[in-house]
Amino acid sequence: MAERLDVLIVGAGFSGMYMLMKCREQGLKVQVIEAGSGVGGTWYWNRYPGARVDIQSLEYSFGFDEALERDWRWTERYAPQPELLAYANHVATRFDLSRDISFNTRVTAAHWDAAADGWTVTLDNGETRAARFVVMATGCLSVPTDVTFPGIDDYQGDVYRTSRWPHDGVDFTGKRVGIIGTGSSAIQSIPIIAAQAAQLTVFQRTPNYSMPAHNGPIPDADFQEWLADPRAYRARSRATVGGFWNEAREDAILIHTPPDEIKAELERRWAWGGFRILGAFADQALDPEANRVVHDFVAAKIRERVKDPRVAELLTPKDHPFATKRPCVDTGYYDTYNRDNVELLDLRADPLVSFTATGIQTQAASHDFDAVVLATGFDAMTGAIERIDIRGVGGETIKDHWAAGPETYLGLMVAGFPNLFLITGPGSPSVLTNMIHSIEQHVEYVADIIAALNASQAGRIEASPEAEKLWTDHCDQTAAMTLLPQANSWYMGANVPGKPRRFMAYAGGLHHYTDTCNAVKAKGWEGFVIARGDQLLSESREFTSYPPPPETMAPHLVEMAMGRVAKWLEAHGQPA
Ligand code: FAD
Ligand code: N01
Repeated sequence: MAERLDVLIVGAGFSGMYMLMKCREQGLKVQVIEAGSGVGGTWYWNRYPGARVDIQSLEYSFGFDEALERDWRWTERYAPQPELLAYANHVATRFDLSRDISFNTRVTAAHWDAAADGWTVTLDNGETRAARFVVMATGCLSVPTDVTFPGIDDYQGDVYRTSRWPHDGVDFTGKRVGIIGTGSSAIQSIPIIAAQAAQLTVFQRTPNYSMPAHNGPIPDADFQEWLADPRAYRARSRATVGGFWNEAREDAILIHTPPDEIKAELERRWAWGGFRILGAFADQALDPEANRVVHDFVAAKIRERVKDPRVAELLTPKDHPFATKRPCVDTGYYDTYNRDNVELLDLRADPLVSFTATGIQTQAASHDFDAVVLATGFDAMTGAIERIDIRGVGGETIKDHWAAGPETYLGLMVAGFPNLFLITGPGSPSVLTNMIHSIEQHVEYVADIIAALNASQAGRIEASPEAEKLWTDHCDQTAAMTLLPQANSWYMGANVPGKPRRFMAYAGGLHHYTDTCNAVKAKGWEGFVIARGDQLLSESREFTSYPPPPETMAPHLVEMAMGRVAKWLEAHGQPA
């Protein structure tokens, strides 16, 4: 076996790349293992037409190095995938990262070796590596779901998955194309494919809410504001719920606002575009009545854009409140349905039966295609971690530990799995935020933990089961306060048959979460057990660093949120 590493990092997306840099700063012996042939993770794999960010690029980019920020110029408000991949490659070259990355290599197993206070990691090329720490930078949305369809192997046309798109691109000119799915990936690719193909048929099971990006060059005023003080710009984003600036009005209550003012505010935000609408009113994510008003506003926008009222109706979400799935940000999505070469099929009314040699058979008709695109989503948050055979203390697997849904301490560590860190793991704000800011916060925190352990010559750190339980309950209850668990979303694990239902991200906001992590550290790593061999160095089994109660929240919202928590406690067999 090769020389023991201090840190083995799995994944070379933005998380793994930054983790590598932070480890090097401490002079650690570190190696990254990456399944793909290059860096960039999400932006390496998802090369489908129209792929781009839903957070503005001035915010969705690394903020740890002002020289890097100033040297890179984004061309659009929402950068497209090729530019994001070029950015990842630029970072890798600038910081000479690739010499410590093994590409085209997959981690298949990681077993805790108690005698060595470290991990034995197995790779798909048959090699093993010993490492004191393992960092799972494996991505929240990196493993496509195993969705398949009867007869798909008999289909003689081409099948493409958005998340595994050919590197040379695909030319649909003159082709009849079908696309399954209407999540973010489909909503971004549909307008581009429709403009190229002879005919596009969209198979929709559930409509989603989508807001216009109004993409284009970065408005000069925004760029000048950023240029004046990038540090202040970043600090402003990081101090928000979602890690991006959306002018959130924490004291604006929709149901206390006159209708004309509501409309004016929503119109202003719709015209601005993207996620700005999420910050309009404090009650829209909590109160069904307020949420309904925003839903009605978006439904009217869909009717305005889509000429055929039947199609507009089909495109209007009905089964989940607004923004309880990650909302989509589009360029020309609804207008695409006004094209003569685009057809929307409703799989609820006419279910998909099977693929055939020439296309897709639904209950009512058969549809012939030259190519079919699967935009069917990801086994989110836990998928990449559970696909590795991770065995902790006593040989327990992480999959077994998470049999009832993922349980972590701060989304960072799992009890019984010492020295194993998760970047943006379940139980952290992760996918509810601008992920780059969540990644930076996690990577810097993990680097701090490793530095503290080394300074005290400790061998290992582990989340205590007690703290893990307290944090997981806190996550569940925080989600229960909101409308978020009401959607059958991938946040809930609802898109993967048999996956346990649990709201997997921390809904308390990136700002409160960061403060909580800092308080845990200030209390000498509250909730963690630190040891060297048989020697216990420090032990905390508590978690007392809860975020502050939302004092600015209107009384009726507190009542509503607390009512939902009481119900949650009742359902989980605990006294309210
Ligand atoms: P990833 O980028 O997913 O990288 C993980 C890497 O780990 C991958 O390269 C994978 O190959 C590797 N890996 C996994 N398992 C193994 C293994 N066993 N062995 C070896 N290697 C392994 N977030 C936002 O905040 N804003 C956005 O606009 C946005 N847009 C998105 C668009 C798409 C199409 C998708 C899918 C996600 C988007 N996200 C967005 C979320 C996005 O995943 C994060 O922003 C971010 O890129 C995640 O970086 P990461 O390094 O943590 O994970
Ligand atoms: O995946 P999804 P995605 N038969 O799960 C349908 C990020 N992202 O790749 O809802 C028929 O959202 C499924 O239908 P239903 C972002 O966080 C960001 O689009 O299960 N249909 C749904 O319509 C996003 O949320 C961007 O009824 C089937 C679709 O497939 C996340 O990644 C861009 C089916 C899957 O939608 C995931 O987005 C892309 C079946 N058997 C991704 N199985 C940005 O804009 C599934 N579906 C930045």
